[in-house]
Amino acid sequence: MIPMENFNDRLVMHLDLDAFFASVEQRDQAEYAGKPLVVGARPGNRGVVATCSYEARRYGIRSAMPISEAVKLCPHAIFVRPDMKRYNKVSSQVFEVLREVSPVIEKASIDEAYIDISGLRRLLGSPREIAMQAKQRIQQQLRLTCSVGVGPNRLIAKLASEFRKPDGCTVILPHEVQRFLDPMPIRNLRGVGKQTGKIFSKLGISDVRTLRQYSLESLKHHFGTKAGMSFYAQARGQASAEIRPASASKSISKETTFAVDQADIAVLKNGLHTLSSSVARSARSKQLTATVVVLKVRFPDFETVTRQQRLPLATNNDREIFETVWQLYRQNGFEHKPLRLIGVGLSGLQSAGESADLFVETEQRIAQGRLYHAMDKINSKYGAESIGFGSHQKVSHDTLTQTGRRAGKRRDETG
Ligand code: TTP
Ligand code: MG
Repeated sequence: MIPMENFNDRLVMHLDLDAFFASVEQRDQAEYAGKPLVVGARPGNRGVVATCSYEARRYGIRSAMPISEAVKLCPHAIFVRPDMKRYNKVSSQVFEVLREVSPVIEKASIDEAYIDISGLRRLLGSPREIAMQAKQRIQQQLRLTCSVGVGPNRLIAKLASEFRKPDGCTVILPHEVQRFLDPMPIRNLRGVGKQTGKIFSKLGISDVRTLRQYSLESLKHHFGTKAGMSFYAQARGQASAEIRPASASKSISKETTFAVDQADIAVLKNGLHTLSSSVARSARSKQLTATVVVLKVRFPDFETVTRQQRLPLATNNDREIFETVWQLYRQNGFEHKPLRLIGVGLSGLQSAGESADLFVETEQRIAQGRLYHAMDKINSKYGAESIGFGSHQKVSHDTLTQTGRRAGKRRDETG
């Protein structure tokens, strides 16, 4: 009998967007859709391909290839320069969507995440259903495809997501690991570079099945202790299943650009209040607290300055953040100066549950924390800013130019 999946198994999901930069370009420029598209250096210049659409990959174009070679392979491809600002923004949106699936997310790169799904099965269904949900959410909310892999650890999850691309979904349960790995080419393993690749071919090892016939001692002998141990473990599908969510975000920030430069202190105060609530809510949704609050302002001549304040206690509390930002605004002589943009940021982030500050938390802070939790629940159900604290009026929308849209809602954000 085939062993069935066990609810107590540790399961990791790895998700990677397909042809990320190129897909964003194809999504946003209708005329690029379905065509070979290369994002990277300008043809005729030195420099390389950052990535290319799957249509361009059919011609043999690949990331890191000199752009001149890409032109030779497919002269009629569309060549565009990267727009990192836009890709970073889409990347944050992807991670926001993924947080709807699980709070335990590790950002591995701009388009890649590890997610612990062990605890989600009773709630969301089988590993395949969870993986499909993540894919569907990204497809529906952001119109992008990704490939997802699920496995008992990081290595298997990553190999599984690479297994079928684009738009793939591969689930490898613990009893399937060896069967999945054995036929795999050695080059798919982590840490196989030019040098190690040469040793593998000299030894006649081209797949994992063959690698598995070598003892630990002999692998250490050929590759050195560290690499030898790593290849020995990888051949058996042994790897860490630990997800490190703290690295998911190093900072959180939101900003607002005004349609006309603003010097009105009431408008600026309300704007900073709204932005403070917004970053606070974002930190709470990621179960993070911050030890540093940042105020950013841009003057009409585009000069941009930031001022920051370290806090005695980590917080994700609207009022504490706003009070710090307001103090920074006043202390730094920004009052009465016309501003083009204001922003509020949080850094020095730490996991809310692990905060050492819990030991010095006062009754009042704990009560406030509960109140915010309740408010966030209402706001997430009925729309952001359904309720908040009474002291701030909402900034009238016609004074703001807002960037970023999701689910038909307008929102300010850069973070
Ligand atoms: P990848 O996930 O490696 O590549 P990809 O998303 O373009 O394609 P796929 O995952 O479907 O194979 O990298 C993510 C982005 O990082 C990619 O869109 C562009 C950028 N990148 C570079 O700029 N240079 C590189 O050499 C690589 C590999 C990626
Ligand atoms: Mg990718």
